Formats: sequence, C-alpha cells, structure tokens
Amino acid sequence: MLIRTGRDGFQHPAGSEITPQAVYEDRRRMLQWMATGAAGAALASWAGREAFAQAARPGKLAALPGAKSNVAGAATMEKLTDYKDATTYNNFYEFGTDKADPAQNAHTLKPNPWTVEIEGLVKKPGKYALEDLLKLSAQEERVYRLRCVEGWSMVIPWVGYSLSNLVNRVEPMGNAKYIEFLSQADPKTMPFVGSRVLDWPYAEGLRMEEAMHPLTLLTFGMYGEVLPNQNGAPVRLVVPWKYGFKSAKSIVKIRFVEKEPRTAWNKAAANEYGFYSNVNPNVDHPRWSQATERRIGEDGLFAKKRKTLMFNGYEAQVGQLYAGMDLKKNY
Ligand SMILES: Nc1nc2c(c(=O)[nH]1)N[C@H]1C(S)=C(S)[C@@H](COP(=O)(O)O)O[C@H]1N2
Ligand SMILES: [Mo]
Repeated sequence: MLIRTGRDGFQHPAGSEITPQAVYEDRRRMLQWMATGAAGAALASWAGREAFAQAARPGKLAALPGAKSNVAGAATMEKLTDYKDATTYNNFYEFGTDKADPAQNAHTLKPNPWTVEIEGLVKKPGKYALEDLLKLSAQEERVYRLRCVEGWSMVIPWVGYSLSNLVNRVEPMGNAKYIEFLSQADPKTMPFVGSRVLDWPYAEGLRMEEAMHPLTLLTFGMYGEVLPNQNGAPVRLVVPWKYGFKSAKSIVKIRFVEKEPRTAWNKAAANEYGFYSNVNPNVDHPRWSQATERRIGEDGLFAKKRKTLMFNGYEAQVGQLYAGMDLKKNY
C-alpha cells in the first residue's frame, strides 16, 4: 500500500519494515537525482520503488534484507512476479527437467554449511565460507528480469551484491580472462545429477569484463529472504542481460581461467547455446523465435506476449561490452 506524503509527492510504503532513516535516505537521494536532471533514470527508480513497496516479505525463509538499489533498466518499471510463481516454475535440472520438479524435489539440497572454492588464476585462492561471502559487501535489493531462453520471463527483487566485489577481493592475475562457475553436483541430494541431459556439474562462464560489470549480481536472496533451494540456494549468479541459463545456481566453485570455458548447455547443444547468450530478439534460437516473451503469472487467454528487448532492457548499460562484436555469430 502506498501513501502520498509531502509536497514533492514522494511515496513510501505504509506500515513499514523500512526504517525512518532508510526512508529519509531514499527521499534525499530521489531529490538529488531529480536535481541532476536525470529524468529517465529518476522515473525508472520511482516506478521501481513502487514495485519494491508492494513486495511484502513472503515470510517463508530467513530474512535477508538489502538496501534498495536503483538500477535503471526495463524491469524496474514492471510489476514483480508473485513469489509463488517465482518459486514453483523453475529450471534446475539437478532436480528434474519439469518446471514443477525443483519446488518438489529441492528440499534435499543442503545450503548450510556451504563453501565456495575460488581457484585458478588468482592471488588469493581458497575456500570461502558462505558466512564470509555474505559479509564481504553490503547486500542490495535489485529488481531484475530473468528471461529464459525458452521464452518466458519473471521480474524478481534479488538480494546480493556485484560480483566485482568478490573478484577484486581475490585479486585475479593479468592472464585471467574468463571466470568459470560450477554448481554443486551431489548425486545423493540431487536426484537428476547423473542423468544424461547435461554434463555435471552444471557449468557456466563469463568473460572478465562481464563478470566485473556492476549489474552482474552474486545473489544470496530474493524478496527480502534467503534463496529458496529451488532458486539456487545458497548462492547463485544473476546476469540480467543474458538468458537465464547463464545464471548458475548453487555455486560451489569459481575458477579464474585464461581460455573461454565450456558451458553445460554449450556442451549439450553447441549450435543452440553459445557462450555469450545475450538476450537478443533479433537472433532466433534455431528452433524458435526470441522476439517475444511470456511473463510468468500473466498466461491467461488474453495475456499479450511482450516484446523482448535487446540485452533484456539493459543495452544502455552493457552494450559497450560488445562493441564491434558480431552478435549473430557470438550468440
Ligand atoms: N545449476 C543450475 N543452474 C541453473 C539451471 C540449472 O538447471 N542448473 N537452470 C538455468 C536456467 S535455464 C534458468 S532459466 C534459471 C532459472 O532460474 P529460476 O528458477 O530462479 O527462475 O536458472 C539457471 N541456472
Ligand atoms: Mo532457462
């Protein structure tokens, strides 16, 4: 519920898990942006704020609050996906290939204790306990759209911090050009590890510049709480300008390498899933178009399909990373 206060019409949620200090901070920052004349950005964050305000904590898991982060981009203008939809319609092949499987089967995943091993071309390799990773930088809540290559999307308030905080901490060497992310692959707790759909562990990768981009979120929570198992507890990536499969879940290893790493989906079908996998409405998947998407929760008879945006709506922020690259070849 929103109430209107003050002559400037600034809105903040009624009731309030937000401290007066935070509200004050938000208001002050809002006025500052408006003063800088960044009208587009201010508008986007304004709308995003309403979305945030409407996101009541689901009250299912431990709280993981994050300072609201004003990330410009398509999703900040949109209504949040219902928690229920975001946690019952998932891709997490370690727990089955049906969208309903992860919610049903992932209770066996043990997100605590958890360690992430950092290895390869870094000065400070080692095993990092989840608690230490959580403390490494302040948590932020960022509304990002997740666009699956299968043609659906969601808008989720993720909680985490820019992966660059961690990368800087472990001090990559000059020849570290890529980062490889490996998910847990434990056949005892993950019933479909061993199935032949994919090579296990689930593997993904980013070029160093992509990994260092502030939008790339090392994610520990959503909707103000820790991640549900089916969404990749206790730590996953969210790379909002790429198809969802780049956002590896339940990460146990982060490896700094010199050469472009192979990825799970690239190994499974190289002609369908390239390394970059930037959301691109102009490059079809070999078996279907990528021009439109269906928003989960809006799939009624009259729900319109939405036009997919270049880089999932983050072109202004990330387009430069691919300057001069042929995006049809580097799909
Ligand atoms: N380890 C692992 N990570 C994964 C997947 C997977 O099967 N295993 N699926 C990917 C795909 S295809 C998508 S669309 C997103 C889905 O994230 P969500 O369930 O939180 O919406 O997770 C990605 N990360
Ligand atoms: Mo996906």
